[in-house]
Amino acid sequence: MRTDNYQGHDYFQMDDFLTEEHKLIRDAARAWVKKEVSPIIEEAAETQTFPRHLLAGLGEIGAFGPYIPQAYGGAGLDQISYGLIMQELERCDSGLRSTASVQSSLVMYPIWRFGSEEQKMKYLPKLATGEMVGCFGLTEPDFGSNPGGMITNFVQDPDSADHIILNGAKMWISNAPFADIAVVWAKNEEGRIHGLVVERGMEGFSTPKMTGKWSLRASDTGELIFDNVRMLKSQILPEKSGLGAPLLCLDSARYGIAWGAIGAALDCYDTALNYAKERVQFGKPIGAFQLQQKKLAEMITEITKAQLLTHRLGQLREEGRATSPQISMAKRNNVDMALTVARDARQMLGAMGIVGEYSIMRHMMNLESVVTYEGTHDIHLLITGMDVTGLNAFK
Ligand code: TGC
Ligand code: FAD
Repeated sequence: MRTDNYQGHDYFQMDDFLTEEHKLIRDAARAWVKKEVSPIIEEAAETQTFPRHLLAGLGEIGAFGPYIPQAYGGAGLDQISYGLIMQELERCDSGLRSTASVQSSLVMYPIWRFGSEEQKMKYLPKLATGEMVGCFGLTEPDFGSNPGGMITNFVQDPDSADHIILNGAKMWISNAPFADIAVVWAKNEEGRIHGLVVERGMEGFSTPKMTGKWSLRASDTGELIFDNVRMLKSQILPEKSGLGAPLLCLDSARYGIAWGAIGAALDCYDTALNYAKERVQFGKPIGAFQLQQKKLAEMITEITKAQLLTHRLGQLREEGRATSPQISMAKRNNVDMALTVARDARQMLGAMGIVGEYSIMRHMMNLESVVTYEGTHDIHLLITGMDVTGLNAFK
């Protein structure tokens, strides 16, 4: 394990846009990551296990529900703070950021936005500290990019006016194997999509772990299986229904991913830059060769462009003016950028680029999930295409 000496890169003085509070939040997240996660992340990836003892620490640095009001246990921070925390987490590992963004944007956000007061008070404070963990079930075996076709459904319990019965299955669900609750999207008898909070322990509900991933190995992924799960109607999120409800959650999570991907790219760039200054071939550091300088110059150029795009998106989101297509553009651009940076950085390390002693190969493999989940690279392109032409390629 190499010492984590990461210091950040700010080529266009983006820190000038940050408040002192922003910098404190970012630096606290960075320091926590260096102390608690960097020393163990490689082993977590090798053993395909999310280190659950990190949950309390994630809660302490405000990574769970950063923008959820303090009245519900959140940190009450702004959207830039949320982004900075996601950036620092993914600088270490996309799986670490996944755990935090699922908990914040896909579990706490829908309970906060669409839940009853009772649901908010029951779940949000415990989710904020990490005492309780959640997951988000939208994707099904036959419905990934097209979640509107989902089969999972609930019907009125014929034996009780207060109960419903849930059936179906969700797949590829981050945090599922150890989550205490799942925010699940299912159709009612009229085919309308609703969010439901399913609790571990409900009879007929199971969460088998999915193994064999070569990507996002430090994040636990599983299925959600509902076999006649009988639950109170009061577990339905009452304030919004329709596909637009989960898509609003995805807007928030995709925004966090746009920041997170910059973190992964910065870590790869940082590693390659340091290596290029130290590694000597043909009598001089490889960083002195024009071909290697081209790679580094292009990396920092693309990272800087993504930083500018994303900071502006954060401002718009804070003002409630960011559109879903703007979020799609940032998610798509930044993850693609990070993948390109990771691939170039890996080559710059030669054979050393493939070993776990350096983080690059792990980032590269992780980003293959990030480019697929929360809307694939192609889906986000089609969202932009639809926005600029007014023509819908999905229908
Ligand atoms: P469409 O007919 O266009 O829309 C249905 C309704 O939704 C509204 N809407 C939105 N609302 C809020 N935010 C958005 N971004 C929205 N986009 C659309 C829309 O206005 C409409 O409302 P209404 O009232 O008219 O009914 O829907 P469609 O079926 O054509 O699909 C559109 C499409 C393809 C863009 C969408 O379904 C999509 O984004 N697909 C990608 C699926 C996806 O991203 N899945 C992610 C699963 S979760 C996950 O990956 C977590 S990874 C977690 C981690 O580890 O970090
Ligand atoms: P498909 O939808 O089958 O797509 C296959 C290919 O076809 C893609 O390249 C896609 O871009 C392309 N394609 C599809 N439709 C079109 C079209 N109209 N035009 C052109 N090309 C098209 N989901 C959750 O609900 N919760 C989670 O917590 C979660 N976590 C995940 C964690 C990991 C590690 C991974 C890998 C996935 C996770 N997902 C989760 C699922 C993820 O959101 C889906 O994998 C993603 O939405 C794509 O769905 P799919 O894999 O079924 O691909």
